[in-house]
This record gives sequence, structure tokens and C-alpha cells, in this order.
Amino acid sequence: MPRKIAAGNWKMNGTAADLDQIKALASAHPSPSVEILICPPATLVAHMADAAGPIKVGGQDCHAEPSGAHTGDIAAPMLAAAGATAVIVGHSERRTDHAETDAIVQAKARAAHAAGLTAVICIGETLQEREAGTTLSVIDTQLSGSVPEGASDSNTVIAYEPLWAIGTGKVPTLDQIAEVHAHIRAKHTDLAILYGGSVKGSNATEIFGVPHVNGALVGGASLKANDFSPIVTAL
Ligand code: G2H
Repeated sequence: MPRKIAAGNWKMNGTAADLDQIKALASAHPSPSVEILICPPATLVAHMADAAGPIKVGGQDCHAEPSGAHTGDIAAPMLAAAGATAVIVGHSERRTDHAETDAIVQAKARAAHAAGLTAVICIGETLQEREAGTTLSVIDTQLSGSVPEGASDSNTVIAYEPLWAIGTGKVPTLDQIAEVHAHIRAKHTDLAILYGGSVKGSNATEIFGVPHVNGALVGGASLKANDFSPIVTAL
């Protein structure tokens, strides 16, 4: 059985003042029956790891190299040393804002593995690709290009995030989610597959009822404990 994970991606939000949210989440789920993972900005990883109790903490990106002259970047071993157990790689916002290709994402996932981190590898189609009927071939290309050799349930999670559903309030139909998750499952039988894109407390239960959905990667609704907690409970 793949892991079940409720993951939050704070994106470029949060300062030390927001650590109250992780404390509230930890006190609401003192013995969680699923993995709870929050990925704050890098500035908060160490602080959050100290305050998170049973909740796991992750980075939002890492460099493919373990160290070096890469101003502004963060290496996977640095995240691990700060208390992270996972790192998101290949989020569509990184792919778009920083021109990250599948090959770059794969190298980052390898770096995460080498540092002992779980790589949460994000994939997903654009609206144009969906409307052109190429969703599954886009997914195939991203999977084969981004998932490194040696990926297993203990070190890799796939997050399916259709780009047109990210932060838009638009959610694919349950059939659309089911089709893509079944397609990914056929290739990666053992990996946890998360759905991401406008997940909230009010739609989490139905999304988690879709076969091969093993959790969610949540953006906006992960910022406040009161919004994220019902998603954890639904899983
Ligand atoms: C998709 C998701 C988090 P949101 O990016 O990865 O964000 O839940 O705000 O759509």
C-alpha cells in the first residue's frame, strides 16, 4: 500500500509569525494516522521543524548539486540538515518561472534521494494540452523524464497537478482525476500519488474517494490550520 500524505505547499508565504499555524496543526493532530507534510519557504524550514511535533517538514525546491557557487539556491543536504524530510521538485511554478525541464527535475529528485529526502515530483498538463487531448502523453513524457531510477515508495511521491487547476478554484471532474491517477498507477505501482490543485476542506473527501489518490498537495488551503485540518481528517 502506498503512503497516505496530506501535504501543504506554503509557496512564497509565511514568516516566523505564522509558525503558530503549525503549532495549531500539530495540536489538532497529535497522533496522525496519515503523514502530514508542510513545505514552508526555506527561511522557515528549521524553525518549523523545531515546532512541528509529529508533522513532517519539507522544502519547496532544491538544487541538483550538493554545494557550490549557485547564489540563492539551496542544496538538498542543507534542507536535510535543517530538519526537512522531503522536498517538492518540479512544481509547475518552478518549471514556468525558472524554466525547469524534466531533466532538471530528475536531477533534483536524484539530489533529494542522495540527501535522504523524499522527492515530491510534480507533473501536470496545461489547459491547452488537455483541450488538445494530449494529457496522458504529456504525463508519460513528464514521468519518464522526471522520475529517476531507484524511485520507491520510501523516497518518491508523485503529485499530479493540472496547471489549470492551480490556485484557480477550478477542479477537474472526479473522472478526469481518476483517469490520470490510474494512468500513473499503471506505471508506478508502488508510489503514492497525490492530487493537487484547488483542494480544500469542502472537496477533499470526494477527491480522496477517487481510486489511486493517496493524498493531496495543497497550496492556499494549507496556510491556515483551520483550513488544512479538515483535509487531513478527510484523508
Ligand atoms: C497547486 C497547489 C499546491 P493550490 O500548486 O501545490 O496550490 O491548492 O493553491 O491550487
